[in-house]
Amino acid sequence: MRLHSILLILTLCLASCGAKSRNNTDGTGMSDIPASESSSNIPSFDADSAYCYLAMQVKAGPRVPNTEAHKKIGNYLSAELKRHGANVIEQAADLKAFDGTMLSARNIFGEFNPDMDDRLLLVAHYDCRPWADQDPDPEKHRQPVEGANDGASGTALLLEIARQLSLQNPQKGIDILFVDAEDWGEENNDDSWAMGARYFINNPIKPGYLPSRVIVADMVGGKNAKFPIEYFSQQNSPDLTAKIWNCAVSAGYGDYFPKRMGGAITDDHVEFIKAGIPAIDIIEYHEDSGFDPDWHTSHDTLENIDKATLKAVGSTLLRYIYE
Ligand code: AHN
Ligand code: ZN
Repeated sequence: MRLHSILLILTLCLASCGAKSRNNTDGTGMSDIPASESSSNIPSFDADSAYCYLAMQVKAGPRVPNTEAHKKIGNYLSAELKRHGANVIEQAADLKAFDGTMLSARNIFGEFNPDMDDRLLLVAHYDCRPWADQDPDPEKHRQPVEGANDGASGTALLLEIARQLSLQNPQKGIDILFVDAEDWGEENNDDSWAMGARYFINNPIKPGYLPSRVIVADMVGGKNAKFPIEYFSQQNSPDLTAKIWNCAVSAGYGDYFPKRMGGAITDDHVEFIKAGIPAIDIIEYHEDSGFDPDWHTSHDTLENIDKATLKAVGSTLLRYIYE
């Protein structure tokens, strides 16, 4: 083999994330895994794998609806969920944004243990905001964000959870939704955000689909992140909120999840709450400054990601799933 082809193969290997996964080809979502493997052992969240999933999204370019990077990453998410044994259903929709732009949107849904009635739905948006309009430099306001934290982090975290589900079946009904068109919104217009989630609620992915509870992960990879309790989560879903914040403590990450009130945030979870489904948002928030300081700026980049934050949130969710 010539040197350049060896190098190419090496590069391709390095470029692929989450290398190990239990293959499942029957489309039933892990039903081939013996029950004895479903112990009470809680798997360890692999933050390096999650970081790899995060970096590959960022390297594709901003995943703004109607762009090649958006389409390419959508295809990747779908393929990766399938590789981890999920039964995948895609939902394409043309959605009209507040500014009149038609967004060619796609929600990507994967179910694990689809025969089980009780469904926990994990949600992250994978689209990027087309404008860095919070940047201190007005010149940057018309360029898209890279979305390392805002978009890629929650998506990467759920991909790593999907990989863990393939390695050890929790024997629970779990769905993962990569939701589109969250971030093409405008200030003081609540209905302009979370368009993909609203479409998902109004157009059941399968007849009668109704999750019993929903957890949204948004901006879960920032440096110095804190996740105080989001207001709508606490008001509408106090039991689920208490469980998750307690799981953070028992997983050893109570410092990241202070048990005090954070902001009241219009995000994907609110669409589920409006439909009467208990839903919470795990989202970075600071009492003094609000969101992550890099939020909707040109600084939402890989350099401002901290694997330790991914580890804290991922371990908390794995504890909730496997406990
Ligand atoms: C509002 O700014 C009203 N909601 C923010 C939700 C969001 C945007 N999450 C990520 N990007
Ligand atoms: Zn955003």
